[in-house]
Amino acid sequence: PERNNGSTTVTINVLDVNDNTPRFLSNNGRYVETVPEGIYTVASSRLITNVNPENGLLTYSITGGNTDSDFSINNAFRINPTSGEFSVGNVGLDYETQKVHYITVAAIDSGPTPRTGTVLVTVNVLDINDNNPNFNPVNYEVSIPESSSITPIVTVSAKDMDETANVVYKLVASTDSNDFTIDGASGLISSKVNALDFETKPRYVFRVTTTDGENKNELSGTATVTVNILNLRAPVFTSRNFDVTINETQDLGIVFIKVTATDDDTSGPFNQFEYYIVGDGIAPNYFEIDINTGIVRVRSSLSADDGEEYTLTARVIDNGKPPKEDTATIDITVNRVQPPRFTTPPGSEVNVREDLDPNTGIFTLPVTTTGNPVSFFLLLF
Ligand SMILES: [Ca+2]
Ligand SMILES: [Ca+2]
Ligand SMILES: [Ca+2]
Ligand SMILES: [Ca+2]
Repeated sequence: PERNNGSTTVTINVLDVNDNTPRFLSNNGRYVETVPEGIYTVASSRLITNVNPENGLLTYSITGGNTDSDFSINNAFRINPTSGEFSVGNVGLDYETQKVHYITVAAIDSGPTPRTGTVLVTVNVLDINDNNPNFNPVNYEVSIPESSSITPIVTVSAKDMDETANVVYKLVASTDSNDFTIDGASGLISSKVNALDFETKPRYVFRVTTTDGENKNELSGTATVTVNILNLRAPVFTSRNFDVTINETQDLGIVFIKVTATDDDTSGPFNQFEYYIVGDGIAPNYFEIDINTGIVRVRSSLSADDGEEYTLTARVIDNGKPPKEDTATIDITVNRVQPPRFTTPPGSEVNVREDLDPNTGIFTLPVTTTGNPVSFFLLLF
């Protein structure tokens, strides 16, 4: 058989197929980082390294998770596209806003058909003491009666957003705060024994602070407490209604009724009060009340009017700030003067014995009057 020898050259062009996806150098496909809150520089960043640079340069990018849960912190992290250096962004982290971030980092190779590898970076944020123990509210104002015993006044409250906070309340030392104590844990402020005496001091203003119990970088907040010792009780008339009857001829300036009130406050000026007449109609034209005693008098002759009933509204007001008060009515009935009238019928006859001694009474003539003195005269015909 004829042998034919020949040769051919077969050139096999091996196309470089990009069949290796960049893989991150991590234990099980993820990174876990722990970073304190606040702003950190690149020096505190971590480098994410790829293990398979086969297809040339890699380009890194963040593809997920780079906003916080309510989008108040966008781009919390950044990555250097060429070095893969992963770091906290300019905004920094805030433990109180978001405690854990889940970031997806991608690496894209430079193959003809680029392949992308991804990795999940879990960033746990560490709490630091960056919040003051702030009072809410920052002003407390209470009004209390005076008291000689220990009296709870008000509970102040501060909030510290830090997880490590241990809020402790303290009074800022001053003349005013010296009459009070505070429970460091609860914020309850109480008066000391014999502290709340209006005559000594009707109003206290003092400050309260908190500390957050941190050894380093201790932060504090301040509130103001105002304590007013106040008028608690109104004066009260001893009756809702006072009734009195007087004669038209009642002399001016003579006492005909005295109204009274009491005030159960334990000290002046809150238990001191004054009387006034504030109504009704024309009645105050004829009557007046003594501001201190409640004595009522006629101030203008009742003969100028023909009223038979007058109603006054009396008012009692204490010296508190603000004052408290009460009212009562005084009903005054006026007896108008009537001519005296004999009740014995005219033309009545009387039999008289002839032997009566001189100056012996014979009969009595009854007369109705309005209470005024009556004089009798014999008219001889
Ligand atoms: Ca914070
Ligand atoms: Ca914090
Ligand atoms: Ca704090
Ligand atoms: Ca009072």
